[in-house]
Amino acid sequence: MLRFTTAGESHGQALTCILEGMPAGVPLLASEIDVELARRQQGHGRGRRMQIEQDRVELLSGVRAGETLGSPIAMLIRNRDWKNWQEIMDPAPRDTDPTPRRRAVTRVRPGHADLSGLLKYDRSDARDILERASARETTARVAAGAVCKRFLREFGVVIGSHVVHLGGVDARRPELLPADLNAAADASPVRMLDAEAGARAVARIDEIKAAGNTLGGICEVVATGIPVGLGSHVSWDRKLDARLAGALMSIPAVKGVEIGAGFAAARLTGADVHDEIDPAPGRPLSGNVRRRTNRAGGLEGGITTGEALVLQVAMKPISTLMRPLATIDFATGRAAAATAERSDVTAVPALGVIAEAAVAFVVAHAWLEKFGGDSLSETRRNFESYVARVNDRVPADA
Ligand code: EPS
Repeated sequence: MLRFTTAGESHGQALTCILEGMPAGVPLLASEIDVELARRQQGHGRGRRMQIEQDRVELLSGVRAGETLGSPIAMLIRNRDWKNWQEIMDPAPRDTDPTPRRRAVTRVRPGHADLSGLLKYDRSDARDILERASARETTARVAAGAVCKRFLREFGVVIGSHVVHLGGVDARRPELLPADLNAAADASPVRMLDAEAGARAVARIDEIKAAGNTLGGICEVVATGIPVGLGSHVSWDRKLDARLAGALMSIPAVKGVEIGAGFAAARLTGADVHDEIDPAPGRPLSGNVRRRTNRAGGLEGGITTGEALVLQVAMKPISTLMRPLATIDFATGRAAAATAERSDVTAVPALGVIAEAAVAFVVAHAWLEKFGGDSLSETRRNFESYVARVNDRVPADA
C-alpha cells in the first residue's frame, strides 16, 4: 500500500519525506522532483523566504541508477535558511540559552495554529507549534507527489492546475483548457489563464501588501488519462471523492473543496446536473462512452468515470498579517497585537502545485490498489488487461 510521511520544521535543518509502496522500475530523477519544488516556490505575493530557498531534493534511498527499487524512497530537502536559525532551532540545549530562547512567539496569531497548539501540547513558546504548522512542510508533500506524478505519467495520466480566483478577482475559465495546462498557468505570475484578470490580481496583491494584509483564493486541479474504476462505491473510506477531499483539505489554510459542479449542483435540478451519456467508440478508458458534460468532475458513486477529474480548492488568506490583528500575549494574558513574522501576502499560486501533489498521491494510491504490482511492468500488465476487458464490455459499434 502506498503511504508517505513527512518530517521537518520550517526553520529546522531540512524537510524529509519517506514514500513507501512505489513499485520497482519507475524511472525517477532528482531533477524531475526539483521541477515541481521550483514550481511550488513561484507566484506573485510570496515573501522573502522564497528568495532564500532554492529547494532541491536529495534522494537518500529507494532509487538506483535512475529507477525506483520498490523500497522506501527517502527524500531530503535542506533549508538554506537554517544557517540563520541554528541558535533558535538547535535540537540540543545550549549553555548560553536565554529562557525562553530568542524569537519566542507569545502574541498568538488569530487563524494560525499558535494558540490551540500551545494549549494542546502544553508549550509556552508558539514557535514550538508554528514551525511545523508552517506551509513550508508542503515542500515535502510536493516531493512525494512528484514521484507519484512520475509513476502516473508512465500510464499517460497528467495532473495540472490553475488559479480561478484570487483576492476578489475571478479569472475567466476557457471552455477548452490548454493542452499543456501547467505550461500555460506557470507562465502567469499568479497562475491564471486569463491575462487581464492576472494583471488585476497582481495589482490587488501589491495593494494588499502595502496595507499589511493578506489574500486567499481558489485553484482548479484537473487530472486526465485516468480510467473508469478507481475508488469504489462499496464503503465510505473507499470512495475516491472522500480521499481526494481529505487530502486536499489537509493542505494548510484550505477551507473548502468542490468536486465538479460542487456546491452549485445543490441549487440546480437533476436534469441540469447529471451528465448524459453517449456511445463513443475509441474511448477505452471510459468504456467507449462520453459524458456530454462533466459536472460530476470525473466521479460517480466514489468511482472514477474515465472523464477528467476536476476539483476546486479554496484557501483562506494567510494568517500572518504585517498589520497585526488583536490577540492576547500568552506570556502575560494581556491584550496585544499579534506577532508579525515574515510571511507571504498570498500563496494561492503555490496552492495549485501542492494540490496537484495531493491529487497525484491519492490517484497513485488508488491506482496501485486496483492494478498494484511489485514492479512497474507487473502494474502495467494488470492495467492493460483491465482496460482491454472494459473496452470489450460496450460494443465499439454500439
Ligand atoms: C513557506 C515558508 C515560510 C512562509 C510560508 C510558507 O517561510 P518563513 O516562515 O521563513 O517566512 O513563507 O509560511 C506560511 C505562510 C505560514 O503561514 O506559516 C513555504 O516554504 O511555503
